[in-house]
This record gives sequence, structure tokens and C-alpha cells, in this order.
Amino acid sequence: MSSGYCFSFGPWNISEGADPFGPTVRPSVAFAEKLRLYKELGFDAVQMHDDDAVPEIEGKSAAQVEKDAAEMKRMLDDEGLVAEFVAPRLWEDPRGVDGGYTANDPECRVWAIDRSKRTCDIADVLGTKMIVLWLAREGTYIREAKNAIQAHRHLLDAINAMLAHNPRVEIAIEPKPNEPMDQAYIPSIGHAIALGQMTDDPARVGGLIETAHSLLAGLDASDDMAFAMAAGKLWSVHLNDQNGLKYDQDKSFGSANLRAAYNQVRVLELGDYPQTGRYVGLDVKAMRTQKADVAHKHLANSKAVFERLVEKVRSFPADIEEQCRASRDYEALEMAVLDHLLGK
Ligand code: 3MF
Ligand code: MG
Repeated sequence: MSSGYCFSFGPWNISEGADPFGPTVRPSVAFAEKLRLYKELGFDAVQMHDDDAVPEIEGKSAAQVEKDAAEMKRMLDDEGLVAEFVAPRLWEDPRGVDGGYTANDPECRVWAIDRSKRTCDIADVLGTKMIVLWLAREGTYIREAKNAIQAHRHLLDAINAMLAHNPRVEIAIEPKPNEPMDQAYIPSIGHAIALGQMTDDPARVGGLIETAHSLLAGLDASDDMAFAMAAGKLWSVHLNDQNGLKYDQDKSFGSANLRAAYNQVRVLELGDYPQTGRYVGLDVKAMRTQKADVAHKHLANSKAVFERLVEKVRSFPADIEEQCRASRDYEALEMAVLDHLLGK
């Protein structure tokens, strides 16, 4: 039975396994080969960074960027895939070392906005309206490093510049509280939606919730999703999992906390997410121990867990939920949920 959801992942989710403490442990998979794997693994859409779509984007003219993006569009078409979104990868460039939009150096801020405009051009060519902003290095290692009030205004300037440059794009902010910075600006979906309301075109700014990012902020991902949905602002999700407060683990969906995963699916079901036409994105990493020939199982596994949880949500006895709520017997409701998940 089809669940009605459409799925995406990012090419970085098939990786060589390097971490901050050791080198790669698997050979690189060519981009074209990654694209070929999408359908095989049951996915329809590709989450893209600007320099995935246009490699070595720096130094290319706007015209060349559009030409190269058109070539990528053909590659996607050939595989029967679409681009879900394009995200400016500001955090790998030396000019983004102090953040792009919020850098103290005005030349770096100009660069970041220019690059983001190119990202919007690429989105046009790839046929998607959505730009994702993960504000990776827009924050500080020490609070004294920046004027945080000014920094938030710089973020607004950057978003307004993108909205003005391209009247079609919609910007989904992907909040994350920390890593790579000690503290990030816009650490939660509440901040993201509030910032969107402060822009010149609030209707074109929304959010993307990543499970691990909510958890790292000490928040519940399903409630974060619910908040965004209540505001009509849940424009994508990055489902994964996270075992406690540490680095961003990007574990397979449901692998650390199946109950929390169930609740994320439940909220997407409550909000009729498939009807919105938006994608269920995964942002998951294979374990570093995984051998090369099986280093994509985490993607198919995460999708399979999602679909099984959709069945669990749909088959939960609604009458029991109603009775337990009416009698305010949440112990009974909890046991009914656990029985259901355990297969009793
Ligand atoms: C970092 C992330 C990012 C974003 C990606 C697209 C590298 O924690 O989640 O993945 O998802 O940049 O916005
Ligand atoms: Mg993500």
C-alpha cells in the first residue's frame, strides 16, 4: 500500500565516512551514480546544494551558472528525478569562515548575498521554487565576537535581497542551535518563523524541521513540526535521529527513539502533510563502520521505518484515544500506544 508521501534525500547522505577524527573509509560515489541510486532506493527528489548543481560555482559568471544548472536539470530529467530545493553552501568557502550573511567583514557579506542570488537562479533552472537556508556559521564561538542585534539585521537584509532578486523563490529556514558554531543565530523554528514575519514578504519565508536539530535544542521534533504546520510554514522536514545531546549524528530515522519517530509521523498525518505536496526529506548518515557496497542501507531503512510508522498511526484505534482523553486517563492511552507499537 502506498502511503501517499514523496521522499527526498541529499547527495551528501551517501558519503565517504570521514569524521573530525579520521579520514574517509569508503571510496567516493560519483554524482551520476548517486542519482541513479535514488529511484532504486525508492526516492523521487534530490535535495541540492548550489555547488552540487553547479560544481566549482565560484568564479563562474551568472550566465555560466545557468548553463551548468541546465545540464544538471537534464541529468535529473534522465533519471526521472526532480530537485526539491537548492541551498547555498556558504560554510565551505573561506569567505564564510565567520558566517556569510553575518560576517563582520562587509566584503564577505556582499559575497554571501551574491552567491545566494546565484542559488535562486539555479532553483529557477532546476524548476523548484524552494531555497533552503541552513545558517551553518551564522553565529559565534564567543558572544563578544559580533553585535548580535546587527547580525540579525544582516540576516534580514540577506533574505530580503534574495526575495527581491527572484520573485518566485520561497525560502525555508532550517534552524539548528549549534554545530558547527558554539551558538547559532535562529536556533529554533520559532526564531525562523518570527524572522520570516520581519521580512519584506513573510508569505515567502517558512521553515524546515530536522529531527536532530530540534533534539539538540532540547525540543520535541513533533511539536516543532506541529507549530510550523499551525502557521502554514512546514515546507519540508529532514527526518533522522539523535542519541542524546552531542554532535549532530544524523542517525537513521527511528533508530534511537522509535516512539518519538512515531509522533513525528503522527503529526505529519494530523496535518495532512501529503496533501501539501511537500516532500519527506531524510538527512541521514551511514555509520562510519559501514562497508562501501552497503553504505546506502540507512536511506532505504529510514524510509521503510517511516512507512511502517504511517501504518501504525493509521491503524491506532481512534475510539481508545477518545475514551482515554474523555476520562483523562493518559496512563491508559500511553499503554495503548505502547501495545500498538509492540504489536499486541
Ligand atoms: C546540517 C544539515 C545540512 C542541511 C543542508 C541543506 C548538510 O546539520 O542538516 O546538511 O540539511 O545543508 O539545507
Ligand atoms: Mg538537514
